[in-house]
Amino acid sequence: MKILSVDTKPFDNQKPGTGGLRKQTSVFLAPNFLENFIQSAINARTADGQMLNTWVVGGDGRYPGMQFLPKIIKILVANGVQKVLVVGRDFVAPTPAISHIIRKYKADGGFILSASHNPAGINGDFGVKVEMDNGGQATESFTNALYEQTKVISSYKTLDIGDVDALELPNVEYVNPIKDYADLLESMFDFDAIRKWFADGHTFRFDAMNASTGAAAHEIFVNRLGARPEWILRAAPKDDFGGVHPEPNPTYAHEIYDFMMRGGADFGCACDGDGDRNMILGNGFYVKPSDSLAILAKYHKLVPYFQSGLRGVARSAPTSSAVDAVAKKMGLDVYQTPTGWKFFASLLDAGRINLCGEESFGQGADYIREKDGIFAILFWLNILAKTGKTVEEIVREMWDENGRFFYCQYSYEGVDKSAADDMIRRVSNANLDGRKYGDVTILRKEVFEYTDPVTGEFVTNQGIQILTDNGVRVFCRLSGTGTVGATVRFYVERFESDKSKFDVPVTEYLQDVFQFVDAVFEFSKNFGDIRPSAIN
Ligand code: VG1
Ligand code: CO
Repeated sequence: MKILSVDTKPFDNQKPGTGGLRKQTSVFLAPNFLENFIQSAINARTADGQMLNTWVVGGDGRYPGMQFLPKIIKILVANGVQKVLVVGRDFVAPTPAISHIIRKYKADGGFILSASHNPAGINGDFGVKVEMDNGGQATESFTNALYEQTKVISSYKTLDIGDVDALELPNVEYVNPIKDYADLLESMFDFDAIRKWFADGHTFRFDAMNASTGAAAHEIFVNRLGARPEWILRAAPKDDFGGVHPEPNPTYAHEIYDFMMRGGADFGCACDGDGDRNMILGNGFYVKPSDSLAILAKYHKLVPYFQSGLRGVARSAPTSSAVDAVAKKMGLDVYQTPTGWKFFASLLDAGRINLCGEESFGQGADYIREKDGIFAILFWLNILAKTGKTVEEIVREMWDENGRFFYCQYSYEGVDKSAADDMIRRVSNANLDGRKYGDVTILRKEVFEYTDPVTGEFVTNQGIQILTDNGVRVFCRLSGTGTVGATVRFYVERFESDKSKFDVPVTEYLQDVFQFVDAVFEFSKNFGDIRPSAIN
């Protein structure tokens, strides 16, 4: 087999964001765009002379992943990779299952072809998550090294064989991710108890949103736990997700949300495009992801995998403090990291934490290095089965014991980028401590920065945090996963101990906080009176 060296020129827009490199599909289809990025990742990975033996390639099934697969195989083999493990013949798998394959087969790393919760198809987005040998996303320092490579790349290696032949190379092995993944999760949770919960007549719905989780959900919930097949909705994967925006929140997964709010089943849930996020719904009841994390921590003892206890927990800084209250009672350390799962990996590797989560509908633990939607759903089913309580009872008890952290995340997607950058810069640099807005005084405003307690890696500009004298915490940052313009995210929380107020609707309860945020950030002054595109 002849190895070819193909000349290329750098692209100036290949810096990975919060979760890998994410672009409009049309951008990825430009000649050499994919090839440059893949070769740059290999260059960064082998810069110290280390050879790559085994490499995993998987994806959430979106277009044009299948077309890209042979091109990636050829580049990997031309660069000396001995074995390419392709996850599934049909090449559709949830991100957590792929993370598990990397770990199980002791691979040197992997590529996950996914833009996660972003819409797919020719008019949607595509992405590549670069995974390390721990099955977790590229660290901040590796990401920077990769980016440097993309700026100077002048050629990439490939093989002079056709795409069809590449798929049949002797170096290529196909692994079935569903069985491995289902076995792993079955070993962690009390499947007997959950089977009984289903057998007792409880009803369930899972929305796979035409994306990557349908097959795994069918294997786990139907085959192994006894749920009815028709309870798995939109299970067949489509390469454009059928036009669905596969983000499991009340805005984009409104079908199952509305169904559950009408009291459609005892338990409802959904995953995002690549299966690492989840939404939890009870009968007529929506669970905020931050509360969900706190509840998993509270009930961890009911789960066989956590029998020996939690060592510590972590949440991203914009996530609500509900988990802190629960963890404090258990005497556990709580780490606050920047947004993005990559910041949890070192804490998980070092054994400082074994449970973590983000407000953006993601929780996970130390058995892999990605968040995992079906993990969180099984955790909830395990809790319901062992306690005999409803979702709503579980959440209300947590509020009664710890108080309620009223919390809201709202995003403005696709706004003008330079105006958004200006806003962040202005508020970052402004001296706001002690400043009054109506009756509210800002106690402290800080630009969130983080030193990884394990690796010593330092990052700054991870968002703006504001604390006020009336117990409000505001966080603001720009998304690192959007592909058009900028996405501004605001996160607000306020603690309430008065039980009589627990039923006030969140947006009503936080109304004056939204006004305060607008005054500080001068949002409507600069962007006009626009509505947030998602409120969670
Ligand atoms: C968003 C979320 C973040 C999450 C990231 C990747 O990032 O806020 O919590 O880790 O998506 O999730 P951003 O930069 O857009 O706020 V996934 O499911 O897209 O891999
Ligand atoms: Co995702």
